[in-house]
Amino acid sequence: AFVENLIAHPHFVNATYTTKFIDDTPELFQFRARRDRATKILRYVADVTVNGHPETAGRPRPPAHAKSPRAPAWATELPPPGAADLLKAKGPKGVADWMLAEKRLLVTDTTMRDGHQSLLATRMRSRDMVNVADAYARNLPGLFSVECWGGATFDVAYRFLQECPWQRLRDLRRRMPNHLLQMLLRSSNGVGYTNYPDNVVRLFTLQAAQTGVDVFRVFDSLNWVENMRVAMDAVLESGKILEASICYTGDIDDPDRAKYSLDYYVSMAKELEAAGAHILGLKDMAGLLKPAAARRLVSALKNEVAIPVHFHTHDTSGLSGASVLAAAEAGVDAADAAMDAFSGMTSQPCLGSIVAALRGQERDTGLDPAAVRAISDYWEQVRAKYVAFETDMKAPAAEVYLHEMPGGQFTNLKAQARSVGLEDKWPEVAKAYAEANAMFGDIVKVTPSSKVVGDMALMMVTQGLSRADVENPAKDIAFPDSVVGMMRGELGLPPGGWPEAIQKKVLKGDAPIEGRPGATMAPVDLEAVRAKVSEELEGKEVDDEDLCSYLMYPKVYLDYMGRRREFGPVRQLPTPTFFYGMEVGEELAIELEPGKTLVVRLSAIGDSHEGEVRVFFELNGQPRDIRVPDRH
Ligand code: BTN
Ligand code: 3PY
Ligand code: ZN
Repeated sequence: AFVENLIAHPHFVNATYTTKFIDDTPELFQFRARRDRATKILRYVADVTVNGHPETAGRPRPPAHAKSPRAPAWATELPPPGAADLLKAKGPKGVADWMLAEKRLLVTDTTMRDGHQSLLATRMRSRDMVNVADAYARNLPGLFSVECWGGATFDVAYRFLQECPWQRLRDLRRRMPNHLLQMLLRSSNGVGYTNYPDNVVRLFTLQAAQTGVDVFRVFDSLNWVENMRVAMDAVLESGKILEASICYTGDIDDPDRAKYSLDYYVSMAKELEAAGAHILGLKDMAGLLKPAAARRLVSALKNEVAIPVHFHTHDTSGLSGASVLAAAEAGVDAADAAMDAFSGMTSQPCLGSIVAALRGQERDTGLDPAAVRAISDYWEQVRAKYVAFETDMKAPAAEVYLHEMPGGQFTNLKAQARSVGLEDKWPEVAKAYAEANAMFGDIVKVTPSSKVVGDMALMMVTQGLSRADVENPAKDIAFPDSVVGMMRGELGLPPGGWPEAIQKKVLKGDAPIEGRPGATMAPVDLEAVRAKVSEELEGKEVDDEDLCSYLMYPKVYLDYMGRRREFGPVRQLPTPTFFYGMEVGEELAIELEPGKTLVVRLSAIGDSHEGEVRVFFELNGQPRDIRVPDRH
């Protein structure tokens, strides 16, 4: 085993070792690592087989006959050149110039980020993405970008999928070298729900660029450009593409919503352009931009700014395809869509249909409909494995124009309402959400501000409070913590500031913070935190990826690392095994890493004895049994 370790060690392979190599390289003596990893992953499989997975308990199950998703055959041996090659050759400005010169409507595929975030509560596992990534690189080289990182995917990966989001990015990067990989970055909120110190935001952004993100869609949850600068400057520093985004709310064609007028958006667009954006993002997170308004807004933006415009919307209303086509006619440079099987409802408009509608027209996307179909067929098979996370939305709804909930929040809030017993009161929740928004002065609602409005709405319905009750100075109200934080200015400032009366009532005499939260937060002592995390993890080397994760989600990250020690690299398990375990008699190949495959057979499950169950496996032909706690 020592010789095996030695000849595989990079310093030995590359002849970069010195005379102290053996003394300084304790891992050469870790002989049992591989066996331990197998034991850990078997422990996980045994546990889920016996006890079920907490995330799928009581939810619908995939049909037993559902086949394993098979990625489409490759159209070429090597990935043809794509937009990422252009970024390497010409830099971000070169990409922007190319976008402006293109006649095609450029298309971003959102399936691997917003698609499953909006339809399956962000629960898609890396493996299901990585398995189709080679086909994306070869069969659809003409995509503008692949949105596959950021937003809610970061913490959900750790929290619920027991996998590392950085590893996901690295794996996708390697397999899609020709595609621009795109992420959603919440400016000073990073990929979290609250403002972080400036040096944390900068470190995170630079690390994301380093690990593989090419296009950063940067937004602020209150459309406050001041609060976007740290993240924007970090993207510019990294040499990657800055897509600075307007969040669209209200209705530019409704005179009663004058706060969010055409002029408001144009002036914000100019600020973002002046801040150095390569692309202007038009982020319609709730799907409120109606077709005629899309035509008018995009025309105005194209007239008033010189950078390309990239449109993102959601199909909650059922009209998003029409809005994309209207935006395309008005000259929008790029638009987001999700692969057919992950499109519609609270997700993006249907990619295959947009390709079909524009085919042979002036804005033909140039994408191959057959390639899109084949990849969507793969996604359809993947989606079937996640029925436990499907929501009950069955039809589009114009109700979205009333509550203005973002696509990603809609189904989540519905589930949250159900969990607190408000199942039948959804129309009241939707109405309270609109009232809470009005009470806060009519704000942009997108993570994290949308979460605050949602918390307020649930509280109003649970306690039977009307807007008038909440605003009544004589009535004592215990506001949710998130509302107090927002009124204190912890997420920044909305256009025109917070309405004074409600702010005063919420803060109960405390003063709000002055200016941008990041301006008054002390920088984190990164090396001190690194040392502390390393100590918590028994001396593990903590790199900048680990450090960023800890800084944004200390508990979530440490819990993940704890489970990782117990269960090993469970991201390598097939999705049905991860969520449901194995059937007796089933055999499975688990590739721990390239070239190291475990062949596992579940032979039998013993009876429960003193709170434990013995599970009998064959591991590479050898009997192995594992004891797991009986949690029934
Ligand atoms: C979580 O929901 O805490 C993260 C997923 C890992 C949970 C695993 S599933 C097998 C074992 N049994 C449990 O109840 N928890 C762990
Ligand atoms: C997120 O921040 O996760 C979003 O998708 C906002 O639209
Ligand atoms: Zn979105």
